[in-house]
Amino acid sequence: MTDAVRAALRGQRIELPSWAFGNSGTRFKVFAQQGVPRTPYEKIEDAAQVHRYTGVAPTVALHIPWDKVEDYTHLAGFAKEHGVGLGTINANVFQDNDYMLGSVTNPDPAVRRKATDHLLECVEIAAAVGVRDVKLWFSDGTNYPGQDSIRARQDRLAEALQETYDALGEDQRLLLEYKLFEPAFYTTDVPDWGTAYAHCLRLGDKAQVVIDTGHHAPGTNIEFIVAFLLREAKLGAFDFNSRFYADDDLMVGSADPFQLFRIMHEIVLADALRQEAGIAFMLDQCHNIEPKIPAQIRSVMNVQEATAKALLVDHDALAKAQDEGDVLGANAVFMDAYNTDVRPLLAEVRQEMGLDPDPVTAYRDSGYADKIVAERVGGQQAGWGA
Ligand code: PSV
Ligand code: MN
Ligand code: MN
Repeated sequence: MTDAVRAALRGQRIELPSWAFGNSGTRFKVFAQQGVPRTPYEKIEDAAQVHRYTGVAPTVALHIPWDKVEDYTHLAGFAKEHGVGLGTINANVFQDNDYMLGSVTNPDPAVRRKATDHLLECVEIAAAVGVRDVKLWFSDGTNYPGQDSIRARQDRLAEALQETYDALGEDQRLLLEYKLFEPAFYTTDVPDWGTAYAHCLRLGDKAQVVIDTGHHAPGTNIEFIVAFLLREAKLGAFDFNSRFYADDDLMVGSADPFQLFRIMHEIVLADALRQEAGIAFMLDQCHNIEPKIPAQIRSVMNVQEATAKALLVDHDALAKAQDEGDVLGANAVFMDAYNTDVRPLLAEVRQEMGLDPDPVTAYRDSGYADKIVAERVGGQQAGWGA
């Protein structure tokens, strides 16, 4: 049992977002930090530090055009030299004046063309560097009743998704992310998992849903969505983060570690932790007031802790209690696992992997933070204000 748990923890993979290393903030203020990356290359250097001390975060997701470079193959080579690889390519059709009334659902066909061309560019970039996943999130929606046809916008969305899907290579995937609201406040064109699921179902096997844990109405039972999509083989990825209110993008596992445990329990039950199961576990966070590299390290550790607890659930005892209708017994088995202190186990697993058992302290003692403050002047904003 413990050997299997340790092996699963050693084999776990968590993808880092390049944008977590840049300056970020709210719409009220971006607090610039010292030593932040000035280029996509420097974001990769920082991400490599997170992998160096955790050993389970070997890929970096890119956001285009925030991470636009002349030569993506060169960037991929640079990443490799730093012990990491490029991950999911995220499209960005939410930061251009032309997209005020929407990107792929805009009433103007010329704007829709421009947006879809960007999605196709992302598929091309992914193909050029051998990346499997292209992740799409649309800020599209309306603010006022009557502003546009809800139904026509679904048609336009379907058309753009189809064109993008048709451009995918054999081994590529289109990952569709939903979000309840913001920046649109009346309707959002992909507001929930049901909408994302229905579009992905029509598109085919290479289209799957992304669950961003910050994108639901308060109180939504996210593990239900996880269980449902897993059962339908339509769960492609997570964007992990924590929230107290809306899309707060705080460190995963900081607001509600129990929810994260419940989510990871569904993953373990479905045997979907294995990389071959094809679920991409990504972070989508910004660190507005805390230092970014240690925050990413902490986030990876939080996911590991929730995973370790989920792996410790006694499935035989749980199934027995469930079969017998033993409500309290089943809940007790579940809570026993959640209440286990898995930090010593994870420290051992790290040692088995040749790592320092305490990644946060090891990073702090490395002197890297001082080095980047001294070397980098004029770090860039991650790309957006929220
Ligand atoms: C939108 O809120 C989102 O979650 C999407 O994943 C974007 O790509 C990302 O945030 C940008 O931070
Ligand atoms: Mn997201
Ligand atoms: Mn978000």
